[in-house]
Amino acid sequence: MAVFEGTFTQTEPLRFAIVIGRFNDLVTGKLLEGCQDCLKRHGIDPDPHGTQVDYAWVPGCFEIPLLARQLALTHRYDAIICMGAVIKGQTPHFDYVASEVSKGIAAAAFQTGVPVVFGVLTTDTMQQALERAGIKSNKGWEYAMNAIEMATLMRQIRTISTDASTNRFADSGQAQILPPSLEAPVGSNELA
Ligand code: INI
Repeated sequence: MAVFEGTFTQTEPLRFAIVIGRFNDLVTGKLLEGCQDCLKRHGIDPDPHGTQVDYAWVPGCFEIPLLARQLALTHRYDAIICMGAVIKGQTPHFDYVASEVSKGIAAAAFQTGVPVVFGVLTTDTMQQALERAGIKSNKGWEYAMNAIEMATLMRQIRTISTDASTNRFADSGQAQILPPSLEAPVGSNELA
C-alpha cells in the first residue's frame, strides 16, 4: 500500500488562484505579502502577469466563497487560496460573516474537488489580526504552504486515479489512456 504526502518541490507546473477580501485591507494586504513571499521562495512566480497565480479581489469575506467556487469550477487551478480578516465589532455582524465564509469555503472545496485554503483570520481585535499578519508572524505564509502541500498531494491522488482506471481496462485486456481530446472538458465536473 502507499503513503500520500504533499511536497514543496517541483512547483513549476502548479497554478493557484488567490481570492482576497478588501475589508480590513490593512490586514489582508499584509497576509497577501506573506503568501506571495512564500510562493516565490518555493519557485512559484506570484506575478499577476505571469502564468502561475491569478488574483480576485472581493469586497469582504462574505463574497469569498462564491468566487472560490467559480474559480475552482474552471479547473485551471491546483488550489485556491482564500484570505480575509473578520474582526469582532459591537454587533453580531462578525458571527454571520465568519460563519458563512467558513461554511462556504469548505463547501467550495467539497463540491469541486479542488483544494480551497481557509485563510481567514477571525479575531477579537485589530491588534490580534495585525499580530498574525506580520507583527509576530504572518499567517499568509502558512496559507501558501497549505496550498502547495494540498496541490501536490491532489496531483498524486489524480495520478493513482488514472492508474486505477488504466488498470481496470488492463484487467479486461483493454488497457488505454484517453487522449487529451477525449478528456472531460473544462467545467464538466460541475455539480447539478
Ligand atoms: N467583511 C470582512 O471581510 N471582515 C469583517 O470583519 C466584516 N465585518 O465585520 O463587517 C466584513 N463585512 C462585509 C461583508 O463581508 C460583505 O462584504 C458585506 O456584507 C456585503 O455583502
